[in-house]
Amino acid sequence: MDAEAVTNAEGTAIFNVTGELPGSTEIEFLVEGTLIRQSVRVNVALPNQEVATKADKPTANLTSGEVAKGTLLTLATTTPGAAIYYTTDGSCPCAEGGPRVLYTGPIEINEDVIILAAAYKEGMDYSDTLGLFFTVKQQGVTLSGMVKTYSANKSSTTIALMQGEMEIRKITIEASPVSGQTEQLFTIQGVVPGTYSLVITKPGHTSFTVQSIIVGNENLDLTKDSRPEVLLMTLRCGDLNGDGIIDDRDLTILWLSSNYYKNTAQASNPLCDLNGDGVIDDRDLTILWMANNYYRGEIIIQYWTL
Ligand SMILES: [Ca+2]
Ligand SMILES: [Ca+2]
Repeated sequence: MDAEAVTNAEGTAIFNVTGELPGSTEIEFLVEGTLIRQSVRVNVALPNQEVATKADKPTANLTSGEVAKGTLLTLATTTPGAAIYYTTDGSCPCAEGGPRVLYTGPIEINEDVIILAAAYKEGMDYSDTLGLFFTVKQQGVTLSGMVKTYSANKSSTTIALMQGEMEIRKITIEASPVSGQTEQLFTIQGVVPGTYSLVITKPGHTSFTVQSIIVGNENLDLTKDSRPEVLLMTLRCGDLNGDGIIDDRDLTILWLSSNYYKNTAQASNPLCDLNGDGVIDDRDLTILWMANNYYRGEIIIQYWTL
């Protein structure tokens, strides 16, 4: 389609073109006898039809909520030829050069995620942003148990869930605010079926290991076990040098004049405050000297015994 106009005294040329069909097109201008050439994009709309100035907001096959791990998210836009960009860090999918990703196919959801998606077509603005929030359904079961330790300079307890040499999970229990020996419940969620070891460690204590724990499809609560050493996993206390045995070498450390009868702020080794009351004295010595601690060491028990 061609149209011509002659510039008036002010240098303005006015012309009319008639669009036959709705859609987007380019109009090219040229000034005869010069090299001046320019083009502009125009949108042609039917009467009563609004001109689309931005791409249509993307649609998805899923709504926000809980999904199984590995669920596929499919995005689409009804704007022909538009690209979809998305982000997983909460940033705008409209930010060029940002962490956005061009959507090329279904997105696999394997962890809790926020997805922001927008469609874009050259010559149009970015669409409204589609926001989706997914949480992945927890797989596996809960393993719980009870540990008994001394406050030992307010140290925390570490519980590692192992498969052979491989650490599957590690949780920490903060020291009880009260001094002395306390019982603390722990839970490890999302444990998939298998055979595990539980390794419990705490500064000032020797380690406690439960081997061959068989986890199936039901939650396993070790506090319901019939064996006292399993239902309450009690760590031995007094291993000040951390060599795995409580003996005269630990006693020597506790008895050092730089430790004994000092408060923890002054002591050269504040861990000597085994009961966690802030002072190193005969109460800590009594713990180290207990028959169940002195000249004893790490505890390893078999959960599953044939
Ligand atoms: Ca020791
Ligand atoms: Ca103490």
